[in-house]
Amino acid sequence: MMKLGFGLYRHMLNDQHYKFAKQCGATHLVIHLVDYFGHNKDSADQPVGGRDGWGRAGNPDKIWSYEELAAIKKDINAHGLELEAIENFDPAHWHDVLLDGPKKKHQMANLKQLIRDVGKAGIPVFGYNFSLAGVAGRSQGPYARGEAISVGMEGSDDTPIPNGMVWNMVYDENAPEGTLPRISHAELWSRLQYFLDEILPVAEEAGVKMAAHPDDPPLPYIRNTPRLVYHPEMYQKLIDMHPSPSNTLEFCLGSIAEMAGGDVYEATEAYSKQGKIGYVHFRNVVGKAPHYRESFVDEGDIDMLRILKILKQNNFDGVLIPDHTPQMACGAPWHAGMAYAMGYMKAALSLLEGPYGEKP
Ligand SMILES: [Mn+2]
Repeated sequence: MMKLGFGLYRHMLNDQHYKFAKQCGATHLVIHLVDYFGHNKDSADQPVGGRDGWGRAGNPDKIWSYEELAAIKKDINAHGLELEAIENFDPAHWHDVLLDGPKKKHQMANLKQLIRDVGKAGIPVFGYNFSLAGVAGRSQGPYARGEAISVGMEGSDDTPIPNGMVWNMVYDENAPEGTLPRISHAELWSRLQYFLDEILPVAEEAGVKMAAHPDDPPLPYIRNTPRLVYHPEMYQKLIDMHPSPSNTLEFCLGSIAEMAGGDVYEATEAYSKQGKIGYVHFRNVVGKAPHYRESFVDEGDIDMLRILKILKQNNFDGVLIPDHTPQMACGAPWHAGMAYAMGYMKAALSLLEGPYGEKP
């Protein structure tokens, strides 16, 4: 049985949002511990960010501890919810793994300790996005149905990334002038190979699945940096370069549908059949990168029920979360958008898994 999950940003890890998720029908949570919002607690929607990025990365010397993880999990469990996954490393903790910099080995050792602690705390999945530019180059506007505010892309951005910034966050405010040098796709894949070879044996032993997000937005280059998974077949390359039960995917339907090549249904079939989907970002989109718009779950290019049917046929029993939704015109734009997506997902799952669903 697939499970209905809900994603919460760091500043939402509180009683009110746990109740909200539960009220939306969620049984599982995916949480972010990176503070994308630069401590601006008014921001509720997904971070968009300009050329200066989302804000400052966290404290490089303060890796999330076992005690911190266990306390969050306990709080979530007390609300009758399961903690399924943590989504994303803080750039402060792995910038030199991404950049092949001098602190790479030290940071890799810290990431391994973090994954051991995630396993010890009983959190089964850790999502990550191996990317230099991260989620960059997008715009925001009244893109969705009824002029709901959403994010999209209106052409690519090739502005080079300043030194001291990676993954759309600033990790060193005192970095020397200049920009990141342009590297090849092969160089980026070899950095990923190092990361997978180091982290996956540790993750296996800890009982944690690492789950890779595809590029958002999926283009060969953004901000003068190569991208990794901007075509669905590149996910296969990632899986094959280090075979392991812990090598899985943070399967973002929106990002996959935005890819200029490939087919979102074929990709869903291929990776769910292999049992390689860690969890699903269940969102919809209109168009393809570099010209697309994030939409309500029921108005985009993807036939979401067809996706659910494929997942069910291949016995996917993991978690689906809405990822992002457009903001609705009311006093609580983010919450309304999320509640709308959750209602749709809950009904779709009931239909598929209940007496009205077709037997596979
Ligand atoms: Mn996503």
